[in-house]
This record gives sequence, C-alpha cells and structure tokens, in this order.
Amino acid sequence: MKIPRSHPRYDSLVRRERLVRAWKEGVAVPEGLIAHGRGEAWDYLFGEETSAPALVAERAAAAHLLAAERPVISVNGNVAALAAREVVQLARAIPARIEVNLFHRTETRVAKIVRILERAGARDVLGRGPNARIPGIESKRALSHRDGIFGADVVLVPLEDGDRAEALVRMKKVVISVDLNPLSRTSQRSTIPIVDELTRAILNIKKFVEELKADPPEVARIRRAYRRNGNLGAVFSFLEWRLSHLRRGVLRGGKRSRTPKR
Ligand code: PTJ
Repeated sequence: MKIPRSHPRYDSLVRRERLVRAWKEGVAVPEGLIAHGRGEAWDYLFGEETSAPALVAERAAAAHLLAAERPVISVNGNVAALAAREVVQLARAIPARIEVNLFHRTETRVAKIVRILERAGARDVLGRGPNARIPGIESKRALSHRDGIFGADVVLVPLEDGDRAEALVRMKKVVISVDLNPLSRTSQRSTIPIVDELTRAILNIKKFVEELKADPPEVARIRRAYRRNGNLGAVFSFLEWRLSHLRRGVLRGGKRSRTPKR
C-alpha cells in the first residue's frame, strides 16, 4: 500500500505496513501484530514522541552499553521488521554482537531474520545452533549462545517478554528493555526500562553512544546517576500530565496538541 507522505500519521502507518509485510514473509508472527497494536495504543497516549524520562533512560542505556565488556543486542521478528538497519548501525557504533532470539522460535524464522540483518550490513549474527540455555525459562527463548546473550554482561532486549527479562536479571546481567508499556513485567523487571517506541529508542541510543564514546568520565557519571525507580516514576508523572492535558483539551473541545491526529 502506498502511504501519502502528507498523512499526519505517516510514520505510524509505515511501521504498520512493514510489520504486515514481515508477517506475510514469515518473519513476524501474528502475535507480533497484536503486540504492535498494544504498543501503538501506549504510544498514542505518550503523544507519539519520546518523553524526557525516556531520553534519560536512553542515555543511561548508551553509557552501560559503552562500558560493557560483552554487550549484546537481542533481535526478534518485530524488531527485524521495524528496525533491522537501525539495530545494525547501533551494534556497529558500540560495538556489540547481535543475537536472534525468538519466543515463537522456528529455525526457518531464525534463518530469515539472520539474513535480513546481514542484508542490513551485520556480520557474525548469532542465533543458529544455540549452545546454551538461560536457566529458569521453559520457552524456546531459553536457547542462546555463550558468545551472545548467555555470556553477555549487558543485554539490550527490545520488545521482550517478562519471563526472560527476569531470568536475565537473575543471571546478574544489566538488562536494558524497550517497551512502550510501563506496566509490563519487562519494564518492571529490567535494570534500565526504556518506555519509548522501538525505532525512536534505537536511534536515540545510537546518537548518545556516538556522543559519549569519547567521554569516559561522563559515561561513568551517567551510570552512577541513573535511578531506575525515579526514572519510571517520571514516566508515570509524564503520563498523568498528558492525560490531564488531553482531558482539558477534550472538555474544552479545543486543540489536543501532539495527539490524536485522526
Ligand atoms: O518474534 P518472536 O517470536 O520473538 O515474538 C515477538 C513478540 C513481540 C510476539 C513477543 O516477544 C511477545 O509476545 O511480546 P509481548 O509479550 O506481547 O510484549 C511486547 C511488548 O512490546 C508489549 O508490551 C508492547 O506494548 C510493546 N511494543 C510493541 N510494539 C512496540 C512496543 N514497544 C516499543 N515499540 C514498539 N514498536
């Protein structure tokens, strides 16, 4: 489908089309479309823009990824559909390894996603032939690589399920999640929850990685200063502010800035 550039919600519609195409090609699962809808609903409430608290978390994530000894980025079907190129560029900037890790795992899907990442410029993508299991997970998400997620000290897990986020935290890893739902188990359990849309979050983290690369004292300062509970609290305060702002706008029948555009 051709989406006119002038459409007020162009970016959101493009993301939808990408996911539908990925589903048709067997890259994303139908459950991924449902997950995306849930994410969209939250993004609508946030005004489809990165909030100030999300930026703070993204900067902290960049600092942790730069300070890591074995940083790894986990990729699933939705992430490959929406942000393959951005993930590969981020991995290169850090530098970090990429591992394909799926909830609805089939070897065919793993191979397809590895190919997408390779076409986007990645090398040595992990995922095929896993050689370790994350303890305490029943699902196929437990399958992992010693050189990848299993052995990592810092893991970026966009669009995660709560079980694995929890299991990775139990393994004493720094778990950075990207999930628009601040109430999800993933956001509640991860070390650095980023409540922002996937593509925006990855681009912002990359920008911060590039800025901070030459400034190790600032990297150390950011890591010391970041407080997850305070940050998540600020996300909820922002939501409260947004809702009261929207309520006033709706009751006045007036402008509702930065949201519902249709
Ligand atoms: O490719 P697979 O087999 O690994 O499966 C991937 C899905 C996404 C189906 C799987 O990980 C899953 O079931 O995820 P959940 O438990 O539904 O969680 C997905 C979370 O991501 C939800 O809390 C959504 O709000 C959030 N989300 C969805 N789309 C986005 C998002 N967050 C940020 N950006 C998005 N674009």
